Amino acid sequence: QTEIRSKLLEAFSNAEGEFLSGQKISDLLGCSRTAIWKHMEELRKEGYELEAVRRRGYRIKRKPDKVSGNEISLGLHTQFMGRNIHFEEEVTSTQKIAHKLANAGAKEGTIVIAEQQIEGRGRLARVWYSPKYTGIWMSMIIRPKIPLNQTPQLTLLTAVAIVQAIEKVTGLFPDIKWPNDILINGKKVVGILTELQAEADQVHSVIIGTGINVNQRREDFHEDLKSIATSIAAESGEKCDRSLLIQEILIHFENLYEQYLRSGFKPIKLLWESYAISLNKEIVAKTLQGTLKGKALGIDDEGILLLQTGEGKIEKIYSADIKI
Ligand code: BT5
Repeated sequence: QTEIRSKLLEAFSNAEGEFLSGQKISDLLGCSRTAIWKHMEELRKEGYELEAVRRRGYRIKRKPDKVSGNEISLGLHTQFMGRNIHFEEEVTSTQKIAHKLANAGAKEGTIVIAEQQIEGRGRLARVWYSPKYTGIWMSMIIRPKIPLNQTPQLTLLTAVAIVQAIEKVTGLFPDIKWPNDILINGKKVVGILTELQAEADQVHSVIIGTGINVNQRREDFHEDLKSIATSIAAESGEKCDRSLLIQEILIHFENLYEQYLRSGFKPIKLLWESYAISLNKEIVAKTLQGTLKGKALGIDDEGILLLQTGEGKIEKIYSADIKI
């Protein structure tokens, strides 16, 4: 497969933007002309934009926009976020690498980015689909001096930073669903996974994983995700420059994080509430302990969700899957 792929890409590269006839391609690959579309589809999935014209053949209109360390660094206006970039084409999970780097003493603001994850994960070891060239699969390492029980606030802070960045770059208006989802038109476009390296009373590092669907087309999503997931491009109708979006996320995150360390969670909480969709609505919260129904009153000063049950009792929810 990879051999065919590189042959094909080489041929297109030699053609320098001109059309390659179907006959030429089938000779080159040693496949039938009707089998060509399969290989084209492979390329398309990797982010190549292809044009097929009757009688003339095929050509590459646009190469996938790749995200490399260089492209992110160029024009990045942060003090520390993203000043160290660990970039790889393919990884198991950027979280895994970030944990290792954090253990080895990586500086605050170090980020790990990959074009593809083959074992991308969500909460509770759920799968996070992370196909090549279409998303932002990134883990950020920070080292805040805060008590353990305040670390869930960082998930909320990250959500605000990402929403602000998406608004700035695309003009879309995403919503936040407590605790770790960002939705556009009711479908999930971002998932956040916050993990800790800590002792009983001390945080060594916080590793914040962000999975952002950017340039997938609707039909690229797995059957089981089609009804619940979307991408920025699918919603806006336009391809989005991932490097630019990453830069905006890093700068927004840095600003909010510094404000948070200076002034605490209050200002972040206000912003968060302005983007949240689940507040004052009837929700169902599935927790590991069981399922609760009631009205989402809001979050408390720690970032914990307050839910008022039918009997009027107020329950604190630390972690859950929420249905609205
Ligand atoms: C999350 O978990 O939403 C956290 C996802 C964090 C992913 C990032 S990518 C960079 C870093 N490296 C990693 O390995 N992970 C982080 P959770 O709330 O548990 O949601 C998981 C659920 O979302 C799955 O069970 C699916 O239903 C759905 N899902 C999986 N892949 C998706 C995708 N690409 N887009 C939207 N929904 C998806």
